[in-house]
Amino acid sequence: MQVNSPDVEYTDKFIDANYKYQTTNVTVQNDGMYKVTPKTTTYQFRTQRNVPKLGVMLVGWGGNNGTTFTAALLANKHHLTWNTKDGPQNPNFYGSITQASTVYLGTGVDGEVYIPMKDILPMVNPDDIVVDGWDISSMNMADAMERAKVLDYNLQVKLRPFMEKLKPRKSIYIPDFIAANQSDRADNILSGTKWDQLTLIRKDIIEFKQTNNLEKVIVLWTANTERFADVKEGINDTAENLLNSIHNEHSEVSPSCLFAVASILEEATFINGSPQNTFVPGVIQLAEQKRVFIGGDDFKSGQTKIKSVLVDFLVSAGIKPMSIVSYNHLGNNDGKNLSAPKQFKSKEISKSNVVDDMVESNKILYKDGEKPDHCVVIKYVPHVGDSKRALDEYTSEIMMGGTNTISLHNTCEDSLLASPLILDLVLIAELCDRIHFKIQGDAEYQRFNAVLSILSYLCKAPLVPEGTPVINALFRQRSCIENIFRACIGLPPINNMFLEYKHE
Ligand code: NAI
Ligand code: DG6
Repeated sequence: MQVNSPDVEYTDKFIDANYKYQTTNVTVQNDGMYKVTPKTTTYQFRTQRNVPKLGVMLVGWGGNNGTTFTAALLANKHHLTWNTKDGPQNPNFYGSITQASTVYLGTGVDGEVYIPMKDILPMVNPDDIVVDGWDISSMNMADAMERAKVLDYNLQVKLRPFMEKLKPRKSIYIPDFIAANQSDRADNILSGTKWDQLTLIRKDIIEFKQTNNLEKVIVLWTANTERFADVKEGINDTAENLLNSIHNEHSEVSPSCLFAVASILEEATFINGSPQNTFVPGVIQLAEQKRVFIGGDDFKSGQTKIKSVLVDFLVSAGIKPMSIVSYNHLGNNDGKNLSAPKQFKSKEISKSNVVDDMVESNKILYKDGEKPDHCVVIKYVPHVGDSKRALDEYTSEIMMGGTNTISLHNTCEDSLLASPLILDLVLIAELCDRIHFKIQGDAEYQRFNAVLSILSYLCKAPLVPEGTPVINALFRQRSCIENIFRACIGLPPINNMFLEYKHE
């Protein structure tokens, strides 16, 4: 695909595009009138065309997501097919927006033209990703895949020769941060002080990069949900204080925080797939200082994705959600860990704040500070394994005091929804590292802010740079990705107006 425009130039190294970014400034005058001023800013985008050799290191590699993600990469790469009771099955990346979704490109003679999202800009091919990682459990990846009980047995048999060679590296285990019920799998742990362990994780990243001749490494936390760490002045509020606290063995420095710091110091993008507050202010400041990307928090896989569509629909339809009750039960190790109150609390917070922007957008329905009741329940039921049940009830007020109740029941393998998100997170984060832009006339190109908010679509509790609006509505988040990619090739945002078809 190549764009034919005087504003776009393809060289061996780069795609250069001029792009008119249109925004609207609004001020409120003394008489309450809105003064609205359209503004156009010309940007120059420069995207590096060569994709690097990419390595991904997963923290929690031996867990359900870690094993399923690795298995999916290997099955796709080696074209493994397997038999199920319904017949032969081929591998795919369903659930990944980059690999299995398309984007509208424009209109051709036969109507609308859609292309795979992965073809808009040069992206790393998943077949070329080298995977490694850490786990507090020493089980090799074949046995860990069996323990996870996610994939069909026949696929597991085909994957075993590839997976059994892979063994997680020793990790940082601080029992205070995850549920006590996890202690029986913690047989692969680093010793030494927090600073020693940080240094060892940094060495792992360096060794992985060198051994595999990698140009870039991304580290992603898909380990157990931790409790929230206390954010305290002098402890983790600045980069300097945080590094001192690691030196001083402070109890509020969590394993995920140590991994984030190690990654940032090794210039490896760090993504948090779990809900805890890994990104304390000191981590964010360190990432900004070192200009290393961070992104998170908490994969947005099923129930929350639906929530961020449904509430957007209701509120934008002028219907007023009054109560949202979300119930889950699941029987995998994630569910076991979340059965402990402090770890559940982290997940409850992340699952509860996902409708705020939609509610706040409609002052006709909601007065200042008013919110729907929002209740989140998670129960551990071992028998159902990775097959999570999610039940939701949305009760809304409709015209003339009427009531509209929507009830949903969703059953699916949790890790088969989360693993494609891991792929998208690393591929999009990697691509962002090759995009530079400047306002026309500026001398220097710049990178995206270290806090990579473009990943919001994939996260329940999007981390955004300070002062940036948090967008939870799913299709707004998706159009952010699509339209930024289009900007990189000099195409206007998708406006869905189709004026060309509205003439007489
Ligand atoms: P899991 O419990 O199967 O895997 C977590 C792995 O992390 C385990 O193998 C455990 O031994 C390991 N671990 C724990 N602490 C560690 C540490 N400090 N260092 C290295 N390894 C450590 O859980 P699963 O299902 O893979 O989920 C992983 C995380 O992703 C959880 O926090 C979960 O809440 C989050 N998540 C999962 C979603 C899903 O749909 N599966 C969606 C959203 C978030
Ligand atoms: C129980 O809620 C387990 C959790 O890890 C969730 O499965 C996970 O956070 C996915 O949540 P959601 O709301 O995106 O389906």
